[in-house]
Amino acid sequence: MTVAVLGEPRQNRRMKRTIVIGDVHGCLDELRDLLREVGATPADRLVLAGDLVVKGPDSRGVLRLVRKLGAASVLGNHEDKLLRARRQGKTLSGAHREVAESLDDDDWRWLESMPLRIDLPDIGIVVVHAGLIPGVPLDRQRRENLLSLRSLRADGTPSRRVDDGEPWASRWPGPQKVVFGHDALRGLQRHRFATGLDTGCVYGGVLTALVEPGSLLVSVPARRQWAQPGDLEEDGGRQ
Ligand SMILES: [Mn+2]
Repeated sequence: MTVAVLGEPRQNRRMKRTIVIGDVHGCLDELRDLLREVGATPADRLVLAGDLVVKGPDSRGVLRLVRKLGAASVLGNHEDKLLRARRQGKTLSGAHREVAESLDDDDWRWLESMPLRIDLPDIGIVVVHAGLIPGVPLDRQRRENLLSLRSLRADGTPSRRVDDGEPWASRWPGPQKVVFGHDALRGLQRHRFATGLDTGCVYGGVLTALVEPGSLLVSVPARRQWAQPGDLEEDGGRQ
């Protein structure tokens, strides 16, 4: 499993912050709005929760901006889908195909480098795209859950659906605090040891950042609704 460990942000007289941002899905203007709203500077450590691409208006623009800013991101299920198709020489359709055709070699290289988990040991946070199974050590977590988990059924088995059990994060026992995305239908989740940041920007909701220290949540509104929830099978919505 690929894991990245990020050191502390650069020392700076004014601030030393970590900014974690939820699912952007190609919403470039909103990402810029959010960075402005939190007053992001090069001194901040910038981490994204994956699914930077697909559904929204400018996936490639988002990839270029986060690269330019030196941000890190975990792999989301939509990046994974693009990468798998490319490796297997499979033909994509619809929005995924459009995005795949817009990417250049640098974009692909950056996608290839996205880890499944980012550890921020200095602030006791781990970032994953979707979810973790309580009681399973971090290094033993399954890739499919990291990319797609949303719920735990009463018997503890995992589900990618939002209407199929409790949010996994409500049962996460810590001690690491987990910051994740992927669950736009549930929206902002604030559990004792887990914070869900997918607030459905691409569906006309808001784009949300967690700023540490201080656990400050900052959101900016979508410029418009860019996609319908549940219009892709990966969404796991209430079909
Ligand atoms: Mn996702």
